[in-house]
Amino acid sequence: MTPKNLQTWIEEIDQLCQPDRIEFWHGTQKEYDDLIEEMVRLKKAIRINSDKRPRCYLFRTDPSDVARVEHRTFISTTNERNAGPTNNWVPPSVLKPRMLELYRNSMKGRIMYVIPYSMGPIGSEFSKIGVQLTDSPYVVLNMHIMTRTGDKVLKLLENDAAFIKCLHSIGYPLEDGQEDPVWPCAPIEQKYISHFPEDNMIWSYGSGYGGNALLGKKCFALRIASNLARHEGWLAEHMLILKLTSPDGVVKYVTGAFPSACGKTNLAMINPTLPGWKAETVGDDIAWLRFKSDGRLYAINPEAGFFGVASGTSWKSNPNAMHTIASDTIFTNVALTDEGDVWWEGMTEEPPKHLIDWQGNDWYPDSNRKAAHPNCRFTAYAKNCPSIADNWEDPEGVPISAILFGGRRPSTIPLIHESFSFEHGVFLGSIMGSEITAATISDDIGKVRRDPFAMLPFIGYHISDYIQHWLEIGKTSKPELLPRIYYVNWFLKNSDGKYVWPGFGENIRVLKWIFNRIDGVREPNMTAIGNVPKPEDLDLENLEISASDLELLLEVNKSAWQDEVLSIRKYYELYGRLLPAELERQLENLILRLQV
Ligand code: OXD
Ligand code: MN
Repeated sequence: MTPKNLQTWIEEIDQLCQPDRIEFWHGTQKEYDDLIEEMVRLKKAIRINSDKRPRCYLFRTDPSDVARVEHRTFISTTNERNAGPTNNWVPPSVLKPRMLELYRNSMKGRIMYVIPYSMGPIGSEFSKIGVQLTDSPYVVLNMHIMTRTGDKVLKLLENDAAFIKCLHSIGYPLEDGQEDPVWPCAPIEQKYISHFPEDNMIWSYGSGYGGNALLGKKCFALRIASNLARHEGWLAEHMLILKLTSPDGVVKYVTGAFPSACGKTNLAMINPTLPGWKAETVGDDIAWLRFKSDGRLYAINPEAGFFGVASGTSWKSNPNAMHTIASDTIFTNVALTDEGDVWWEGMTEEPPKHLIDWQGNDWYPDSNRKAAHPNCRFTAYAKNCPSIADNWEDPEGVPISAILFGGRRPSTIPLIHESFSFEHGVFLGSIMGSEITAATISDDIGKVRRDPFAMLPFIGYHISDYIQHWLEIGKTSKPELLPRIYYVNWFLKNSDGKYVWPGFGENIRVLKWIFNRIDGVREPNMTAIGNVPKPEDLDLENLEISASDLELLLEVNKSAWQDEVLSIRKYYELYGRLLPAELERQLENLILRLQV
């Protein structure tokens, strides 16, 4: 039985969007298999050679629909103040009528699917329910992997329980007899990814891709959830969750927030190089965190799958991801080999002699363009990851001992430093970011793009309120029970322009130091910016690293930090009068410490 509140909403959207028919998604494997086969029959998906990769499929999108569209993403609150300076804002009174016009008849000629889904393990007190209405079969298939869907979720909505209303249309109605393109979507100026936190509602129009369309992910689990978390006293964060076991069997959990292109998925699936250490994956992208009655902060991964960037993923960089995508995976915008398998830049050292590129054209190594789109993706079940922790779906969550922040900084930030306090840790979260490189077309090469908490595009409200919320949350438990906060930087370069830290599986050496710090086993070097390891406390056994590189890794260069302070000051202007006083205090203290 469909709950009444859901039924009423479905009828309203049916009237508005005029789909040919409505189908409920029950969440079975058979539905998934039938729908994906239908996509193959309609030539909207390509079956990957099943001798190479069983039950895997390739989708190719329209070249205009390949990534999240941040400039078309809106936080629609009555007052502009509540969206803050980091979000695009249009008031609901303007945005709703504009979008209703677009939605009118937008599903003509299509099926509207009703997908009840849970973010978080079904029945966990952490979990939240959404229902997505969509006219995109690709979205249905991806939501089936990325979230827990179907009847078991619908059951939780009995008695008209509340849910997040997620409306999605690709914005490409079909007239009778009109041919359907392989990847229908609306032009960019008609794409809208809109969030209405006052109504707990998401309206997405015009795009079928990733975070624009799989509404459980960034839209719900970060932007809307960050609003819920603020009011309900928890945290919705863009963080991986990692389970670490030391050689003597002690288990600790850490979360980590990193801007894109900093190896977050690689760290979530790390293969430690130090003997006896074990690392297991709990989550690769999003963590929902809340304090429990024992005063500790617990995390769940609200997702059930990985929507990972395929580019750069290889047996060398991330063998666990390669195993995960060996079967039962949807690939988007990757290249196709002559054997009918997938390929992307970075998967092998040498590219194949011939490929079909992500747009369906012949490609040769001298073609002078990428064979796969740089943002090509795999959608795979978390349960298929060999490093997944056996308790990754624990409805109680896992207790977090440390939070890592990071960024891509060729200079200034040492390999690892520990905050002096939770508040100092929040300051570190606020200033994290990556240096702008030649990979981005920009006049700002060499400057730092700040991405606080790796949440810049995902905080669903005013950034000052978000920082203040972090500070308040820290006051709800005893300081000794709070997770320790660390800032890591795997990307330091020496004067030859070479990376000095090997990264990947070797990052366990840094995690080991953190492990020991939490247990109070090692005294650090106290510096102006935070606690840094003494060189002898970093386990460098069997690692070739020169004395000068080691010095660079652990160095706090005061003059570079004087410049950093100026850059932070400039960045804080964004907050205007609403800069949280604690951030100002932390910056002042840093300035004073640098003078000593
Ligand atoms: C993602 C992102 O897709 O952060 O996870 O963009
Ligand atoms: Mn992400």
